[in-house]
Amino acid sequence: MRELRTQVAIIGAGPAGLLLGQMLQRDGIESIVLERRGREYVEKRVRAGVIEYGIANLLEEAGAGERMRREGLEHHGVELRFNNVSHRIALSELSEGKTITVYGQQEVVKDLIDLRLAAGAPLQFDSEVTAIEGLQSQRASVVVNGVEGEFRVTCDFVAGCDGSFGVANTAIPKSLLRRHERTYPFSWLGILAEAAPATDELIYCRHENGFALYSLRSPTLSRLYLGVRPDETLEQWSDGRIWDELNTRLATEEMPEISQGPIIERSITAMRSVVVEPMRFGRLFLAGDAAHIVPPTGAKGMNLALADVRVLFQALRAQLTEGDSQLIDSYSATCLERVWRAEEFSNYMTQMLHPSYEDDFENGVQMARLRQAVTSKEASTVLARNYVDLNSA
Ligand code: RFL
Ligand code: PHB
Repeated sequence: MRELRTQVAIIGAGPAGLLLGQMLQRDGIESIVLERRGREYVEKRVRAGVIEYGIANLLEEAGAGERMRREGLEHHGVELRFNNVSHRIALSELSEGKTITVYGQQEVVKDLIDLRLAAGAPLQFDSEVTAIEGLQSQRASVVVNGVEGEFRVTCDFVAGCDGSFGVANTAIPKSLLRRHERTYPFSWLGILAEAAPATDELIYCRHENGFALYSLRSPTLSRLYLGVRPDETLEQWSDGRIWDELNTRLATEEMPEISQGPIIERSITAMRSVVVEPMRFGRLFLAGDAAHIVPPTGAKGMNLALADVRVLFQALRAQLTEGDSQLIDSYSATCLERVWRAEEFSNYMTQMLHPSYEDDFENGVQMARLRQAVTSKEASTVLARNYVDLNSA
């Protein structure tokens, strides 16, 4: 079998794997990024849109923020909408001037791919990692099924940045791995539409029919979501039904209609919370969705993934350049503390905004939480700070 040698084998060319590759490359540490899908697929995958304050700075410091700063939309607030009335959470005022940047995940991914290819650093698409070996020996290796057949990469460390359906976390012995999981009784139907957004800021909406979110990508592209039952399919949702339901849920006196346009992308995503521990086993480190999933209501998934990478990069650098193992040894514990904070916030946002179709006690509690979030300065400050910059260093 063909064999390559590198310092860090990175599984997955999502935001986590690509940012790690970028940071290592800038510091002269060798790595290879292995991605099972094709380039076009990864660059077109529509997902997250909100980048936290500190994470936008991290991308910039890593040399990957130029287009994000130019084309991303800087927002100073979000709206919470319920009973068809909107309440603004003044994110910046409540967080010493911090802002969020609305910039699509696939744009972050495109920027990082361009940088890696321009630097001539190894990045192989259509290359699936099928086995991870030697994690407790002198040298680890991964077996890859690539376009030209199978090959092996031997390395000092493996970064498992392979998302929620990857292989990395299955390389941790079952006796050591703990998995904490919660599934929610709803999914999100997301659309991307060629329509000028009828809002300047994101709107998180609770309506008795279900959740709705009004987001955007540019002055001409709207990104909208509807909370739907978990067994619903795209076939059940015609364009007309989607727009009618968005209008019903999002309507206020000031904004009775939202702007419509051709729907160019649509998908349904199940909502779940997952944490696996530990995030390290021998020479393997997990980062991003490979280690944890949050429901998207808090806009935390990509931010958490990139924040893991900040910690992992520093730990690998200390080990590989100075032989200092302190940071790799504390990697899992350091990350998990922040991961659980993000899990808590995502769970709080999710449960406050998705009405129950069965449990009216739950609905009463949700309304009380929402009223508190918009009337109590303390509650809105906590919400704003968590929303804008939970993953700060
Ligand atoms: P990714 O992006 O899933 O990338 C993992 C990559 O690994 C590849 N892979 C393999 N490659 C080689 N060999 C194997 N054996 C492999 N197995 C897998 C996969 O093909 C893939 O390319 O994980 P990463 O890098 O950890 O990034 C995580 C984020 O993608 C995710 O957390 C966010 O998209 C979540 N999320 C949001 N996060 C935010 O911070 N803000 C948001 O506003 C936000 N909105 C969202 C979201 C996720 C959503 N969906 C669709 C789940 C909205 C939605 C609707
Ligand atoms: C998005 O713009 O896709 C988006 C925004 C906020 C979220 C989730 C997704 O909480």
